[in-house]
Amino acid sequence: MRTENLPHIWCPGCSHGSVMRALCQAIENVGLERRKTIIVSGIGCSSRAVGYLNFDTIHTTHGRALAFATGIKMANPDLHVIVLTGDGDISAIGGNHLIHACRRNIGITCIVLNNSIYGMTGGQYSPTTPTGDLATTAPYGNIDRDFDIPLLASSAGATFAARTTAYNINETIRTMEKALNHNGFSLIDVASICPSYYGRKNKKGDAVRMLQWQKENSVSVTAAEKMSAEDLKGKIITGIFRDEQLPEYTDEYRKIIEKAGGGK
Ligand SMILES: Cc1ncc(C[n+]2csc(CCOP(=O)(O)OP(=O)(O)O)c2C)c(N)n1
Ligand code: SF4
Repeated sequence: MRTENLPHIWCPGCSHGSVMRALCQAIENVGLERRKTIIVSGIGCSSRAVGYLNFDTIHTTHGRALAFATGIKMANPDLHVIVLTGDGDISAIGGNHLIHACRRNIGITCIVLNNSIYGMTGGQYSPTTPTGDLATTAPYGNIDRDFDIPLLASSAGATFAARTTAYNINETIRTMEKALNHNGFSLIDVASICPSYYGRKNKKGDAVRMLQWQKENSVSVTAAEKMSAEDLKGKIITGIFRDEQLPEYTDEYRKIIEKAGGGK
């Protein structure tokens, strides 16, 4: 931690800090070398996490974390490149970068702190705000249909796609460890809470109540397979949706460099 940058900016009860802490634990458990690990973020409350982490970090521009991360990984494939981002950052303004990073299967681990709202700018709806929910820009209810980010990522080509919750931090750490060990594009959508905007607008109660709700409404992928679409409405499906080994982009690019004469 860069303790000199504390206190952090997050509201009381925001789950971004717990997820950031889970990432630190997973990095330590996997044994990633600090000098070889770089953490990249876009813009948002979630993206502010990189400022508190004592690694080589880059706080980039809104929606562009994956573009910067791709450049870093291409320039030095031996680095562990991690992206920390929010649902707005990655699936609205950054949506195009997301699908192409997935399609390339580039070796980046992307952690989405998905609180279903634009927290930093005052609670506008995002592509993951559930249909019908309230936001400052949807005072009568959101009519957009929401993205399922792990499903979107795996359909676009990500070879590791999972969802966990801020409530179940042990599962989040275990899943992060798997994602960090994966050779290819790995994405974890962490269902997070924003008590200040999403929670208050939608009368979800305080942070404790919001985490309790996550506990009571999480269903594992295996249990979900036996449930009807009706029963799954409003539930958070957690677990690993895809874990497959396919050629990683910078490995393939290295072969192209060799074919082309390898800088001789
Ligand atoms: C190009 C550009 N457009 C818009 C903004 C304003 N902006 C800053 S953060 C943000 C949304 C962040 O939402 P999310 O990624 O979900 O993160 P959260 O704050 O909820 O953690 C927006 C729209 C910006 N900084 N730059
Ligand atoms: S506005 Fe929401 S996302 Fe931002 S720090 Fe506060 S609780 Fe967290």
